[in-house]
Amino acid sequence: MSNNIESTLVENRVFKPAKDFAKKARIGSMAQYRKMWKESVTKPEKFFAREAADLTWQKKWTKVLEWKCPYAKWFIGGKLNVAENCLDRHLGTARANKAAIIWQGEPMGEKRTLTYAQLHREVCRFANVLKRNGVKNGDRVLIYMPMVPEAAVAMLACARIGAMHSVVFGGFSAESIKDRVLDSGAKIILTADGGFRRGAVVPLKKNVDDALTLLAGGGANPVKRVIVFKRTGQEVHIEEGRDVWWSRELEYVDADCPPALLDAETPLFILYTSGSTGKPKGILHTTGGYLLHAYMTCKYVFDLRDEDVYWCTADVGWVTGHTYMVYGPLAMGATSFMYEGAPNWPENDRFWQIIEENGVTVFYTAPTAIRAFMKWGDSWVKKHDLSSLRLLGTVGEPINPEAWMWYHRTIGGSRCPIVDTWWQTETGGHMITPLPGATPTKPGTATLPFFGVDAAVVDDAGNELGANQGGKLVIRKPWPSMLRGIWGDKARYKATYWSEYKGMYFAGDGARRDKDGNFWIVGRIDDVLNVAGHRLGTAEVESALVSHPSVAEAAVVGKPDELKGQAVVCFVTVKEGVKADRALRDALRAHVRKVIGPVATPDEVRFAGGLPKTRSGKIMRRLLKQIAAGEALKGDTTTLEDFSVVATLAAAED
Ligand code: 7RM
Repeated sequence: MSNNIESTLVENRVFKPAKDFAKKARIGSMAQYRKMWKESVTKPEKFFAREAADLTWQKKWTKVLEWKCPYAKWFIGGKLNVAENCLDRHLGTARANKAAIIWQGEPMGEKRTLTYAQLHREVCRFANVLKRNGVKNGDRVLIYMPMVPEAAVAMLACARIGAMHSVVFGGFSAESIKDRVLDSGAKIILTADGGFRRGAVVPLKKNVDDALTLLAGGGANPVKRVIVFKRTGQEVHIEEGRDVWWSRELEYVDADCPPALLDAETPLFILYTSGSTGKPKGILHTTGGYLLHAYMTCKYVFDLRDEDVYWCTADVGWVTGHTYMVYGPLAMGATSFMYEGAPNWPENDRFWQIIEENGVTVFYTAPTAIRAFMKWGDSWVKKHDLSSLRLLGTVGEPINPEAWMWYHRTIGGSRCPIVDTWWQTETGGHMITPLPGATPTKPGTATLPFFGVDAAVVDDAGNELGANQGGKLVIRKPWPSMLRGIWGDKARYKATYWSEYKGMYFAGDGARRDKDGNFWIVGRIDDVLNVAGHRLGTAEVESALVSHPSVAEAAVVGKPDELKGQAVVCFVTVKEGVKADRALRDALRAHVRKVIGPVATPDEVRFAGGLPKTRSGKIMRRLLKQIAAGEALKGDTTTLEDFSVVATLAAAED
């Protein structure tokens, strides 16, 4: 991020929680935070047993934690149902007729509200649709939906009957759907004809059709049924015997569907995320611990209240949409706002217009969005009354101090605390974050660990580092919502997260702690890119590139980008006789979009005579990063096999 003097000054400013905010907050002082945090890591069983009493259990656990590193089990013997916790338990209270989800479509004027009673009914009915279509406890259900309430209905319906969902982001391609079907073994897909995005229609059903054609071509297609929600009304192909309409299916069922009695360690969902090698990993989360952490972080970090209108702008296809649009807020009985489309449709002030119109009080978004808003200018914000806001949040990548300050002043009116929340798909929920009524914040730091989180910055040998020394971020104890594994790949789970250091979870991020103990997250230190808050593996993009017939070799690196955080830069060598020209460059961009999806579109494709390799044949990514960023080459190049390729690389331009 920026290293100029201004940002250094900004970084050192401390923002203490306002007195009136602290007075009302659940955690209102650092002393209270410290006391609770200490108990949470020294006596986790006692601490989490007390917190878990807030949830509805069908049967109480007999043991809070069993830890056989790297395998954790929480609330052993306990039985509960996530959908029951998110819905049924609010029905006997004043929340029954309160808005659970307020939704707005991208086309202006489209609005729906589902009360808790209505959402409960929809979930029960759709759970019966799933049962009717043969879905059973333990089955995998692939969800490829636009941002409509039915996406949440589908997830909760799976949870209600003990099926696992695997939500695939609408910005992923047919090939990505195919890979996820094969890996998860999903036998049913829930989708829609399309969704609206920036005034255009995203052809969701068409992508599903293409994925199923690819699967049939490969000879292994576990998908027996596709249920299609009508969102846009566009014409779609309906395959007789396989595809059915969502609304039609609902005609056959009633709303009677008792929540399944599920063990606390029952798998809840699989969510695919990129790693540094190979294909995306199916991160597995389970019922009790995940729900507790989702609930607790909404309670203590967002400090959600019955009066709040809470808006998380993440797509339901990412973990943030799972934990902080659906499970956490609904478990709290809060009102969760959901918006279908782009922030700049029809104009750049759509978000501010939504906040004003709906009286949004708590707003959670990503630094990449904040930087875009900054660029569009303050006048879009000034057109609207944002005085309803009381708390702001950010997630997805490190936030640069300038963006933090702009968010604080221009959106938060210098009145709202900001919670900069560091966490991952694997962690299930917030790990390092301020508590808004207690933690003094500084622009750019995610501050301190949440309850139960024993985070540290260590050197390569695993020793904890002192103040302001850069190292690797690790977690030294199990926490309730930690991933329970990688679907179908036990060895990879251990190798990826628990092999760098003995007995510690390795997050893949670099960080340092300042003298007050605040964590400053630097970003990924492995080959994972963070493009506009979306996680992408360089290996994924590389394998997409080399699957093109003209490409011999490819190496992909990130380059600093003012708006997106990182841009995708591809170095490509072509096969004998292939002309490396503009047409091929465009073809490769389109190819990556087709293989992975629009989220992975390369920003630059640079043709090179060769890639810099060590004598053992490893691509020297460090050099490529420097070249991509236009920096002078520094560091050791003595292991480089052939220095002359560096000259061809530096000359290669997009
Ligand atoms: C929630 C989510 C995880 C990676 C993580 C970091 C980066 C996320 C922050 C952050 C600095 C933050 N899940 N990251 N939040 N870096 N400050 N507040 O983003 O699995 O998609 O990505 O995102 O590098 O490892 S994720």
